[in-house]
Amino acid sequence: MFPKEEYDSRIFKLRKWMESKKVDLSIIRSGANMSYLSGTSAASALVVPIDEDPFLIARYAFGDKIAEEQTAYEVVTVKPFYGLDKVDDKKISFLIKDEIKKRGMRTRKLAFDGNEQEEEELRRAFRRGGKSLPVLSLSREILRIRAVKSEREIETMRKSADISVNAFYSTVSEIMPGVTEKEIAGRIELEMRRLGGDGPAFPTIVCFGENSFNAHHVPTERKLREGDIVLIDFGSSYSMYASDMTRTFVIGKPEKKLEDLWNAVYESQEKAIMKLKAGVSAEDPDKEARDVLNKRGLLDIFVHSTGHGIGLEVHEPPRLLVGVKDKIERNYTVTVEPGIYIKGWGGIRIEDTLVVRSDGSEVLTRGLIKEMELKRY
Ligand SMILES: [Mn+2]
Repeated sequence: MFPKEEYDSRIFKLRKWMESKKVDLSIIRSGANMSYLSGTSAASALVVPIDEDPFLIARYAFGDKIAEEQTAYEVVTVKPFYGLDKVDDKKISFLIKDEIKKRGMRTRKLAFDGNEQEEEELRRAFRRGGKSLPVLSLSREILRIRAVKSEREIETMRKSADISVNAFYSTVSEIMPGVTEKEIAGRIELEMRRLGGDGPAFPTIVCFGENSFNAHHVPTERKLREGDIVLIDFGSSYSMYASDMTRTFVIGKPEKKLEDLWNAVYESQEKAIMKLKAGVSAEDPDKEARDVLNKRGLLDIFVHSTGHGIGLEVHEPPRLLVGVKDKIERNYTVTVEPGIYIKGWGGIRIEDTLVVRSDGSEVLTRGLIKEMELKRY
């Protein structure tokens, strides 16, 4: 959790958009966006009026206490009435409306962030004499604001990456012939928590040998053998912020084929990272990565984008992919992760999380060894 001024500055950015759209009131229900604007995702909704203090609505015993601990804003606790012969379990949208009405706030035009069902419910709650209110969608706008990270956020993401890197080093001595994918995945996740993280930001991917072909492999009982490729894609969550990194190496001496392919992916990542700086388009690093692989005849086995935004969620806009014209701005945090995949043989992916600066980028997943052969540390 950050000091209140951090959230106030985020709310300020939201309000500038509200002003430009003549929106009286924003209602945020999706977890990551609520958390971004208020510090907590434990409430049911965050209400941001254009000219009054924001407040949260949380359910009694289902998040109200957690929300109070996590946010600097007011938390209104609501409680369905549980009587002997009747339970009055009002939908949250109606409770939001009641609270807004009680405060006498203007609601000529609303903005909303949440899922379709929640939006439908909200429209019903605010219907007046058969007429529904104009409701603008807020989700894209908040994601746009979220893309540019503050220095506090970057520091938190650096810590998240450090925890992951250290979890890797605490596990590396276990990566020995005979160990299973599940054992290594479990150990890394345990270490993340032991080192102060909240746990993995996404289920840890550990692949041995030909399993590395599957970009979203789920760890199995497959035992590690001499000569196997090992691909580990992992990242912890720390203070709600994710990190994401992948390393691929071999146990024993790499064969010539692996050496050539590994070097190609390595160079592809290097070139893409060199392209990354404020002002470029989201497709530029991707084009660079593709160009390297194309020159080696490997373009058709690079079957995903070069990277993605990351922050409160593992996958945030923008995608680094040819055709995506979004401008990359200073303090965007993104992954760069080219990979190639050969069915029946395996895959190689190398990934880091970086922060974009005016003149280049800075690696957040610092200190994580990037070598073809596993050495023990
Ligand atoms: Mn990734």
